[in-house]
Order: sequence, then structure tokens, then C-alpha cells
Amino acid sequence: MSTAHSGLNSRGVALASILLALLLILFVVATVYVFAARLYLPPPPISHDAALVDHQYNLTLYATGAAFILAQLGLAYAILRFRDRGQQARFTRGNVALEILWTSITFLVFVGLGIIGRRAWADVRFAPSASGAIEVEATTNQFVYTFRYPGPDGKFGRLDPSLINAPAGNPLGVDPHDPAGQDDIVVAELTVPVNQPIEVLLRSQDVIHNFFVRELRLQQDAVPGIRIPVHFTANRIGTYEIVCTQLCGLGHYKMHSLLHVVSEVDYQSFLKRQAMSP
Ligand SMILES: [Cu+2]
Repeated sequence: MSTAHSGLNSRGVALASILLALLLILFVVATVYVFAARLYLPPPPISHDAALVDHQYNLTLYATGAAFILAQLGLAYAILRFRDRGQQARFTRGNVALEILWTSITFLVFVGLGIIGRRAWADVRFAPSASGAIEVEATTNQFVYTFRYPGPDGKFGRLDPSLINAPAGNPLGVDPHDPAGQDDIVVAELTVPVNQPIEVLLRSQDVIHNFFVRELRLQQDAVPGIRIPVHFTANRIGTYEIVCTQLCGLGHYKMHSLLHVVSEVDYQSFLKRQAMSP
């Protein structure tokens, strides 16, 4: 190989490696900008648990963000530093100490994040709700939500699947002969008082659906055959969307309901209004 050819080649390699390194740096800067400029923000959280989830999300983002930036800049450096200068290629079998080091760091960071995040996730699902929580049953089916309040007696009436008849006004199959069910309130939207613990008992009549409220950062599947409790305490009055996040059939795209967080006074008048309606 002539010297002239080799010089041309190393110039070409230098240009390509500089361009590639610059592209990587640009990629890192653009990615960091999207997050640092907070271009895509979720709606503000409306519960303490939601704030915990946001905090955990940020911790994970910082840890994975730091790893991302270091890895990409390291790659850019290696592309420049070890480019072809006509030198002899060197073979390496790796470094056991380094392998152990970065595997342990990765392990510790991810297990650590999991342990720290336990409160944000598990408390909502495994810990019982606060005593005196208002129980509301949420039943999903293709493609609607139906909510049931136990009424003044505080007891849900017996359900009988053979009595399910939505056109006749009994979408849940409440047994009319059970006295506990006679005052049950069955509605299409969820109304709860602000700053009070709510326990939602999730059920499904057909396939797997989901109960997701972005502002609560609460997302839980509804599974046929089991009643899944989730709890929340909303601290901001307003109307929020409840959506199904499981692809549950052709009408999935329009399966949604509303969560109305209202004052205690408005909640009581809601209950009264519902008790009076037939
Ligand atoms: Cu659904």
C-alpha cells in the first residue's frame, strides 16, 4: 500500500469518526433538552401517592439519564480515540475486574430504585386502605364503567349474574330481593369527596379492562373473577378522565368515564340526589 493512499484513508477515517462523534453528541444534547425543557409534562398530580410516583419517576430518570449520557459520550470518545490510524489492531479478552464492577453498579442502582419505589407502588395495592375509607365498586365491561355505592346502609347488595340486564336498568345484576341492595346507587360516573380515602373495588364482567386516572398516577387492571381493591385520596377538586388502557375489543378506544372530585357538601347532595332517583 502506498503512503499517499494510506494518508488519504486515515484522513477519511478521521472525518467519518469526527462526524459520527459529533452526531452522537448532538443526539445526547437533543435528548437532554427534551427532558430538561420539560416539553412533555404529565398533568399535575392530585394525590400524595401520585406525587410519590412522580418523585420515583424522576429518580429513575436521573439514574438512567446519567447512564445514557455517560454511555453515549463514552462511545463518541472511543470512536475518536481508537479510530484507524494505520496502527496494528489489538485483541483484548476484556477485564474481569471491570466487568464485575459495572455489573454490580447496575445491579445496585436498579435494585436500589426498586426498593425506594416500593412505597410509591406497593402501598396503593398491598397495604389496606385507611379505616373509614369510602367503598365504591367499579365494574367494567365492553365498553363501559359502572360504579356502585352501598347506599345509606353501607352494604352492597348481592349480585346475581343471571339478573344482569343493562337495557332494563340493572347492568350489574343486583338482586332486587336482597334488602342490602335496595338502596345501592348504580351510576356511570365516579363521584368522590375531596381529601377522603376512597377504596375502589375493581371487577370485570367479561375481559381484562383497566382503571386509569392520569392525575392519580393510578393504573390497575380489572380481571374477570376477582375483585381488586385500589385506594386513593384525591386532594384537588375537579373532573378527571378515567380510561381503559387494555386493548379490550373494538370499542376500546371510546371506553372511558369521569372522576368527579367534589367538596363534602356536594358529595352529600350527590348521594341524596341519587337516593331519590328511582
Ligand atoms: Cu376496556
